[in-house]
Amino acid sequence: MTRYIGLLLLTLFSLPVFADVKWEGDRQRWLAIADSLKPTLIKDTIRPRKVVRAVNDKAAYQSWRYDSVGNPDDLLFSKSFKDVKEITLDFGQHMTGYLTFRPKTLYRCQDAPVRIKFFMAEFPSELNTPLDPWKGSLSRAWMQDEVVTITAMDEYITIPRRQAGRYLKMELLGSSPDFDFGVDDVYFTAVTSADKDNVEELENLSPMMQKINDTAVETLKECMQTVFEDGPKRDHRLWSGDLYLQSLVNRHTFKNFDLVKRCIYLFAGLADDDGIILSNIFEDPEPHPQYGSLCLPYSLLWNSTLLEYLKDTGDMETGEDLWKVAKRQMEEGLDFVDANYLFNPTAKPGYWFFIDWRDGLDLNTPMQGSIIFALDQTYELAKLLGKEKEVSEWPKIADKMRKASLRDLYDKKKGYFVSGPDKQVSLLSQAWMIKGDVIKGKEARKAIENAQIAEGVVMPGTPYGTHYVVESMLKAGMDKEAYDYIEDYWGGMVRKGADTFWESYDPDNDYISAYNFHPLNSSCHAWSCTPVLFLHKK
Ligand code: RAM
Repeated sequence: MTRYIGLLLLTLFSLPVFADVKWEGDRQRWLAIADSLKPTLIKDTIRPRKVVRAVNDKAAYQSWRYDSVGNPDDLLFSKSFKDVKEITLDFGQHMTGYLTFRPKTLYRCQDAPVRIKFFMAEFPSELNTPLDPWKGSLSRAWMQDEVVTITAMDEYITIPRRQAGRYLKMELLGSSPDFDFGVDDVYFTAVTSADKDNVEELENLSPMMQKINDTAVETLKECMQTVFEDGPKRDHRLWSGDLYLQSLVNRHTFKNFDLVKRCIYLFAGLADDDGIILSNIFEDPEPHPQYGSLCLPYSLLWNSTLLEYLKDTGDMETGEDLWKVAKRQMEEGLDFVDANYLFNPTAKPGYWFFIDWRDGLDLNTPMQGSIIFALDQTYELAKLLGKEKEVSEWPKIADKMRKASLRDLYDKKKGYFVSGPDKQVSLLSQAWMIKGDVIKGKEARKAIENAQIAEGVVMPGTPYGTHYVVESMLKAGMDKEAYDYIEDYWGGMVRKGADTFWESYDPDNDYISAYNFHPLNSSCHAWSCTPVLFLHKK
């Protein structure tokens, strides 16, 4: 009988709710609020510090490192560029912004165009791995090699494309025999909406943890532009899952809550016709979503971002304004819960489920946790706004999902959760079950420990997934292990030369890439900035 009522309730909650989306009239107002919060960017001029030479070194990250060979004044600015021909400059730090240079006539006058290739890169192998024939699964045009044809000398030229990186390779592609020229200045105008003055220093950290914290803060700073971008080299856009983690770190660092509000409103104003928050948004020429990109865990995390924003700011007006959007996301999420209170990935067409980029990761159990967590969080949001009567069934559904998880996804003998038809063991299954409070305390600890030593355990392949694993370890009371993991994982990137934290990282495979070609990886990726959060909680 109880089961029958459960099924009935679930069916009611699963009814298509398209007709309920009544906020068409709000869209323009929401986008106007977002627009009014667009920040003015802070600018900084940075000049190259060194001239460097690439060294192929098997011990270096992705087999390439740079050695200093001198300074730009001696080796570039005072020379004929026809003699220099090719040079690599190191700016000494990761930068996001615009490159400017000045070609200068040295002998006679320009009688033909000059052509120079400017190739900006975040990490050494990006400049030293042949790009063509192109193997990447995303566009070749993400690579930052720009050919400039110069028709007028002795004036500053700025490359219009916004770029991100630390190293710049300049290569002469064409010049005239009848005149000579040099490049007597190169600088970068770095931009960010992050105000470093708001960042409070952490005390009593070990030198490595301090370095990890600083690198993470730098990573977030670089990604804070007119929205919270995922990565300033690639993809230059606002993703909901990334925003959730960025907003949590922003709380402890730059405290730019207006930027969080702007991003929350952009997502709401650009939800699809059924009211679903799309996974990502572009700003230019006008804000628009990636149409049709329905990523359930990311729509649900938008609710968490809203909840955390309300906790940070007490801005209940925004909460009131957007409650119906949050409710709609949760209703959609419940459509993916079957009669047995388990996640069903095929419940609706057109969706993808992102938990981590690790190849072969089974998503069933992590997604079960993601929906339970969203139920808890959205209910908390409802309570904060005095709306809990509207959704009084949600805590019951969450509990039924917890019971179903223990019944069908938990291997009692082994003491860990498994996922999918092949009963895959992954750390991310444990992490999301713990995030959804399916198990707690000692049992949670055991699940992580047992999974860690299970044969063939699937590890996360990105700092995004690793974030949730560390968070679950802390929740399970494994403080020492969690901080050791941070030191080992994020510290591993520092030891391999990171100025900012990377999109993908596997301590055992420097060439890991979600796009079939490691130079395409973003090496300043916002979702990797979360050690700050854990270090603040310490
Ligand atoms: C990539 C980006 C982004 C992430 C999505 C799922 O394209 O790295 O950060 O959120 O994947």
